[in-house]
Amino acid sequence: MKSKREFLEKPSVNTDVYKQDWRWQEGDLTVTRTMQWTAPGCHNGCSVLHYTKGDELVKIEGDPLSPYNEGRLCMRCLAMKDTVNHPDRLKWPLKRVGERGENKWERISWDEAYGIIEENVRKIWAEDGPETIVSMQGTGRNICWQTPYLSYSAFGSPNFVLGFLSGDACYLPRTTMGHCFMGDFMVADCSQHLEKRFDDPEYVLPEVIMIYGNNPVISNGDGFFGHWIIDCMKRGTKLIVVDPSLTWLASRAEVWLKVRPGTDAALVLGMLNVIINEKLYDKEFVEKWTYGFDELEKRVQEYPLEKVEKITWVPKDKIVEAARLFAKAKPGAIQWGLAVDQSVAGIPTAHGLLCMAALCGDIDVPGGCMIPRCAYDISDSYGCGLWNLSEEMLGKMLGVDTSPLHALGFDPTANGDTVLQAIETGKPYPIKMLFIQSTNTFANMSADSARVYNAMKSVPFNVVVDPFMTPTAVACADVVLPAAMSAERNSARVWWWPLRSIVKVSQYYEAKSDETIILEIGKRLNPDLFPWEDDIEMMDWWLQSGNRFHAGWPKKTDMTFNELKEKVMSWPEDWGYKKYEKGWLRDDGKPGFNTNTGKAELFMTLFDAWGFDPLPYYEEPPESPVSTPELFKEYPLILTTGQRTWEYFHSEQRQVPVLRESHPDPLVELHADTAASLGIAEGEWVYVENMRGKCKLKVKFNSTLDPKVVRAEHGWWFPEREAAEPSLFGVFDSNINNLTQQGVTGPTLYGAPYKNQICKIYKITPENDKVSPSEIVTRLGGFKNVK
Ligand SMILES: Nc1nc2c(c(=O)[nH]1)N[C@H]1C(S)=C(S)[C@@H](COP(=O)(O)OP(=O)(O)OC[C@H]3O[C@@H](n4cnc5c(=O)[nH]c(N)nc54)[C@H](O)[C@@H]3O)O[C@H]1N2
Ligand SMILES: Nc1nc2c(c(=O)[nH]1)N[C@H]1C(S)=C(S)[C@@H](COP(=O)(O)OP(=O)(O)OC[C@H]3O[C@@H](n4cnc5c(=O)[nH]c(N)nc54)[C@H](O)[C@@H]3O)O[C@H]1N2
Ligand SMILES: [Mo]
Repeated sequence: MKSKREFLEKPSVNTDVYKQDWRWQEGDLTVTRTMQWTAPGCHNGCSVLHYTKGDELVKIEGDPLSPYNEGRLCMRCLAMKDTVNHPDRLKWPLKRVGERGENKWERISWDEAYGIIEENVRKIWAEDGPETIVSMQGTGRNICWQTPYLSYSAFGSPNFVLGFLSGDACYLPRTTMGHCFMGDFMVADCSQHLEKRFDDPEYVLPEVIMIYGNNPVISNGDGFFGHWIIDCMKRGTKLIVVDPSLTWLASRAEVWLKVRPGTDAALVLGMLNVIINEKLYDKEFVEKWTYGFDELEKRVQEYPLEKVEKITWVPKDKIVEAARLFAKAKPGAIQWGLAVDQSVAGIPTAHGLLCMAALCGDIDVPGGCMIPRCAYDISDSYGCGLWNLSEEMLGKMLGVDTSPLHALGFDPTANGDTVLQAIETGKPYPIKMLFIQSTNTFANMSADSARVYNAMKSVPFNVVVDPFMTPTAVACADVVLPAAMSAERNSARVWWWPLRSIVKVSQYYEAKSDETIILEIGKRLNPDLFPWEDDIEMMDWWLQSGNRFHAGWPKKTDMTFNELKEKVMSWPEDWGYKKYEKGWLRDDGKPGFNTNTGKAELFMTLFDAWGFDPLPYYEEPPESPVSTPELFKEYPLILTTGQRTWEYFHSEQRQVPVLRESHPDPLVELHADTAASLGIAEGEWVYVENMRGKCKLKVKFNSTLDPKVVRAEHGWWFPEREAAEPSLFGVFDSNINNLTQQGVTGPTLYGAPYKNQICKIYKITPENDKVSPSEIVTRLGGFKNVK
């Protein structure tokens, strides 16, 4: 494949049409080359061409000259002009005038809105202390450092959380584990960090990629563009896929391991058992660069394959086949996803996979498990501004006394489960204010949605910042601020490399960017820490600041926002593999990994010191045929939830007609035999229920699932239904998180069982459908009163 540079030298893309400038004119349309990243939500950030007329976005195309996505876009991005110009968007700030839940609002000015926020914050500071203010955000929106900076530097509170995501069970188990294991993270190397991509002479194609609990073609999760896998497959890479369902990638894999949901830690230990006992590991790497091999060797003996087969339902010869294929591949890469995090054993599953990468000598070799860092080390991520808090205030961060990992982790945050308890019990201190910026919490993010709904409603003062009116805002906001969407903000994107610009090309009524909102609130509350004139000056500061939590590679940049805007994207000059040999990873500049021992720690010394198991281990899901056999008689199906869909990013986009037409209803997938045994037809609406609650979903057959396993979508609410309670946009009617558990996590507080619950499924009849689940939750005291 030609690199983009060569394309430009001998253009096979029509550069008369696709110019190389960052901006040009085509008739009455202005074309801007930039990047699309939130709002609406996305984990990725693809290069786009924005076509605007005046300040209205009229068309979007993938940028064919960008090595990142090479012109490809997902359907949500292609529909962007409909989302950005949607008439239901919030147009100006609103103040609640009725009771919470009544959906009665008054239009106010920005100045008035900031005034209300300032008044409440100052009162809370005086009466209760800054720590009683909690800021929350959703996943991977373009706000990762912004809300934390606001929390630590304007509110003065250490309590920044991912909106009640139980067990912080998205990404953080993997990143935190990577941090403890080797001081860094790992990502499958599909050449994405190289400007010349596959043409770079240093690059080697992965022989095998193991896709673990991840469906990147749909999800493009964690800054990883899923089609990079397909680009590798086209060049000859083989796949191993671990998934209870036959995904598109699994259907093209050499080996598909159809695992019982929630048992991945055992499966990984089974593969490690084969790799160690058959001596398939890279002896030189293990000796030179890892710590604790003997202890790990001993531990894997506790996981003989017969036992692992019984736990995971994966035949043992398949486990052997996968382990051998991966260990013998030179290089092998692991592309891991959310299912790793979403069990109580999320931490040891991530640990086991890191051990596998290290044992096989795949860490940071070309085409292996690359060690990435954010472009020019720009991101302090969730830690941005922590340095502005006193030691005393830091010590008040909720969750750190149980789990020191929360303060230290790759992404330090307070723990949502602990914040929830504080709201419910007032201990260790009450919570007085929620600043909710980019999460539609109980519609989607939290488990046990009814519990979280009640808790959030009970907090005295709440602010929501969102482009749309959401169930969360209607139920509990006192002030709602309209957020600008991606095409309306000046910002930049780092989730690894390259660094990319986000350029404002349009304006929707009075909406303001998250950066501007934060700056303007910050100026009122703590002007010394918000000295910037405008969002662009603030961006300059951020771009040039580098990461305060580690020294060394990669180097900072002195680029300004306006320079980046014209450059569009920027690659590292000092990129290289085997960084542990070069002294790039450790803060002291010596070779090795950034850990106590300087090695990749199969036996983790930090965990040992903190009293957590320092080796990978298996823990059964808290509710399962094995741990709760009696309950399983009543709820005889294993429920995994939240597999991503093409049309939606979590609870977003349900109001965009072209996407909703493609996916009108919330689905539960089950084996045709299971449906037949329950007398249920495809396309029929059913109740899915367990001990905590129930919801209504539409049946779709998926006979690649085990007959005892079902998969249900998450994030459903209905913008077309009545906003006021008891309906609340029907948010509890089809909410799979009526059934999930909040606050049941691994010992480190990381990892929660979103993807391994139990349930039963039954037909909807006039008798069992008299009251809607939304009414049960909002009016009748919840499912404990009415089933
Ligand atoms: N059962 C089950 N539940 C799950 C999951 C699962 O697999 N199963 N997945 C979980 C995971 S991994 C995650 S990360 C969470 C995600 O949960 P969240 O991140 O909370 O996702 P949403 O509910 O879509 O809320 C995002 C809200 O922010 C708004 N928004 C989008 N972009 C921006 C922006 O740039 N600025 C501002 N101010 N607002 C913005 C959107 O309009 C939307 O209302 O859900 C979790 N919930
Ligand atoms: N379109 C779209 N893209 C998204 C999102 C979105 O909502 N919509 N959300 C974003 C977010 S926040 C995240 S975290 C990522 C997540 O994206 P992914 O990491 O791809 O996660 P999922 O799609 O939840 O699940 C991936 C696969 O795990 C399988 N699975 C289910 N249970 C188990 C299990 O117990 N073990 C194993 N091994 N596999 C299991 C599912 O069948 C599914 O095919 O996607 C991001 N991208
Ligand atoms: Mo996530």
